Order: sequence, then C-alpha cells, then structure tokens
Amino acid sequence: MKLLVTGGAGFIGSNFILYWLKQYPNDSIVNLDLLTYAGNLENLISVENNPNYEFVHGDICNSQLVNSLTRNIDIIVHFAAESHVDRSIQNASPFIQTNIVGTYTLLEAALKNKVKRFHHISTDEVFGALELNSQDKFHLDSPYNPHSPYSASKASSDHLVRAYGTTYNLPYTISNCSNNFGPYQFPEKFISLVITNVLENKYIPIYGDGLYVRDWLYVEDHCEAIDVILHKGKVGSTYLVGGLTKDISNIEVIYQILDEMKKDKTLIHFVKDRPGHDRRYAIDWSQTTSELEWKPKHSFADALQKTILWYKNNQEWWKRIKTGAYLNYYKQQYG
Ligand code: NAD
Ligand code: TDX
Repeated sequence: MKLLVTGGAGFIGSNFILYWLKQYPNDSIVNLDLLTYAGNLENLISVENNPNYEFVHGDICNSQLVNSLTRNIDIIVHFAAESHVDRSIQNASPFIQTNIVGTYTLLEAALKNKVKRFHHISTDEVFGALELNSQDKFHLDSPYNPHSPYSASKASSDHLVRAYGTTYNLPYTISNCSNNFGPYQFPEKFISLVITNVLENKYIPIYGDGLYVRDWLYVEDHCEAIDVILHKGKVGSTYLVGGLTKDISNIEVIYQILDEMKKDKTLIHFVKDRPGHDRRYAIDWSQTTSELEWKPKHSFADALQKTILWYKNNQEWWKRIKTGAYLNYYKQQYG
C-alpha cells in the first residue's frame, strides 16, 4: 500500500510515520511537508534512509505538485495544518490558507487520481466548548460551534471533506481527536511547554484561572486509532478519538508534572487569559470502541511519565527549537 502523508514532519505526523513503517514495513510513504516553523526532519532521522520512505518539501496548496504526488497513491492521511490556537489569534491568515485552501487542493487531487481513501485528521475543537463541571461530552451529532480562527478553519476543512464525499463520492473518513501529547511535540503547546520550562527552571504561564479542562490523548494511542480507522473504518464515517474518562484541569496537569519532576509550585505564574478560551473539552469515543474495538492503552499518568522522560532525554531536540525563531513568538505571546 502506498500512502501520501501530509504534514509528516510535524508532531503527530512524524509519530504516525514512525509508527506505520514499524507496523507495516512493506508499505511505502511519501511525506509532503512545507517545513514551517513546526516541521522538523530531525524527528524522522531513523527512517530517512528507508527505501519505503520519501520526503518531498512542498506546499499542500500547490495543486500541480499535489496532483503529481497523488498519482499511484492508495491512501492520503492529511495532517498538514497550522495547529496552534494562540498563533491563529495573532494572525489567522496562514490558517485560512493551509487548513482550508490546502485541504481543498488535496481533495481535488484525490478525486482526480481516484485515491481509495482520504483520511482527514481533525479536532474536537470544532464543537466549541462545554460547561465546566457538567457531564456533557462531544458526540458525533454535536453541532459545530468553533470559537478560534484555528478551530473555524478546521471546521471548514471538515465540511469540505464531507461535501466531496456527498457530492463526488470521494471515499473519505474523518477523525476528530482531543489534545495530543508525547514525544516531538513543538514546545508551544501546553504540556510540552510546561515540561521544557520546568527543565529550564523558567516560569510556567497558566492562562486565566487555570480551571480550563482538556481531554488528553497520548500520541501513540492516536496513531493506533488512525490505523484501525484506515483498516476497519467505514467510508463516509467520522470517528471521535479521546484519551480520558475523567476531567482534569490545566492546573492539575501542572501539579502532576511538578510532582513527577520533583519541583515546587513557585514556578507557576497566572497570566492573561486567551481571548475566546474554550472552557472545557470532553469527548465520547464509545462508538469508536464499539465499532472498531479501539481504546487508548495508556493512562494519563503513565503517558505523562513517559513524555517527561522523553523531554529529559532529548534536551538537544527542544533546546535547538527554543533558541531559534521561537524566542520571538514567546516574547510576543508572554511578554
Ligand atoms: P504540527 O503543527 O506539529 O505540524 C504540522 C505540520 O504541517 C508541520 O510539519 C508543518 O510543516 C506542516 N505544514 C503546515 N503547513 C503546510 C503546508 N501548507 N503544506 C505542507 N505542510 C504544511 O501539528 P500537529 O500537532 O502534529 O497536528 C497535526 C494535525 O492534527 C493537524 O491537522 C491538527 O489540526 C490536528 N490535531 C492536532 C491536535 C494536537 O493536540 N496537536 C489535536 C487534534 C487535532
Ligand atoms: O501557555 C499556555 N498556558 C495555558 O494555560 C498554553 C500554551 C496553554 N494553556 C492552556 C490553554 C488550554 O486550555 O492549556 C490548554 C491547552 O492549550 P494548547 O496546548 O494551546 O491546546 P488547545 O488550545 O486546547 O488546542 C490543542 O488541542 C486541539 C491543539 O493545539 C490543537 O492543534 C488541537 O486541535
């Protein structure tokens, strides 16, 4: 089987490529990535000489390139996106371009070249926010109600994928997953930022009252979910993928990290809240379990421990990032 993976040099995409080539060594993968600030080929050093792996540096909005790469491809797994909510608040433009126009460009190529499956990676953020302390969860029939330019652009891309399925019979699947964490996550996202700041003895910025709730999913569990969706998922279906069954607030996540890293709470700094900050996410993945027999294998505590260890053992990886252009972003975001 031949896969075109977009955004494969990013956090989840690179974890997916490493996972897939280990699991299915006879499959081949073309990785199309623009190498924006978030793309890092270091993540893929262990497979760069694998004859079944090819990297192509390019933009998913380039229709000529995307069209030529899609010939002879069986499956497209579409990760490429601008993915950070705070950056979308600073400047929405690249989000509109990559997440909407880029997805449209890929859909056209998939149709033209008759790919057997277009799998779109999306997010639970398209559903908006839930009430704090409620029992509510996002379901497959939850209405779309995105609040940030990021989530609105992802919602648009989901609608486009479904429209191509309905109108042109494009064989697609979609997964809407919760907040991922694990190795190779760019240290602008909450958990990777907290761990690396603690390792540098820097203050931990926590937005607002710190009582916001996210559903945390270990990236390896996410890769396994995509695997079962590609092998057993029904064309034209959407699958919800999450990691938790019990709410955990951002401040509790920080306490757990500090506890595991044996540091005290003095590093915590409450900072200005994110505009339009979604209060709570919780995802009901029971249908994915009953239909595909998938469920996350890692508990939050175990996955957090593994993740902390990875960042401790791979300091060069994130230190190279944190001393580059990242510094400008950090100054703009946190002062
Ligand atoms: P990431 O920001 O780490 O990586 C994105 C990758 O896409 C980078 O390698 C970047 O270079 C590439 N890219 C960006 N614009 C491109 C373009 N125009 N053409 C080609 N490549 C381009 O993102 P991530 O966290 O790995 O997220 C991957 C996907 O999963 C995204 O679609 C995101 O919306 C979705 N998602 C992420 C999370 C999460 O918690 N990280 C949760 C739910 C859904
Ligand atoms: O410095 C911070 N302080 C803080 O309190 C940062 C960066 C975040 N936070 C809070 C905001 C959120 O409540 O932590 C929570 C998680 O924040 P992010 O890591 O920015 O994730 P989120 O906004 O929830 O979006 C993520 O999950 C869904 C990903 O970035 C998206 O790509 C994905 O679609």
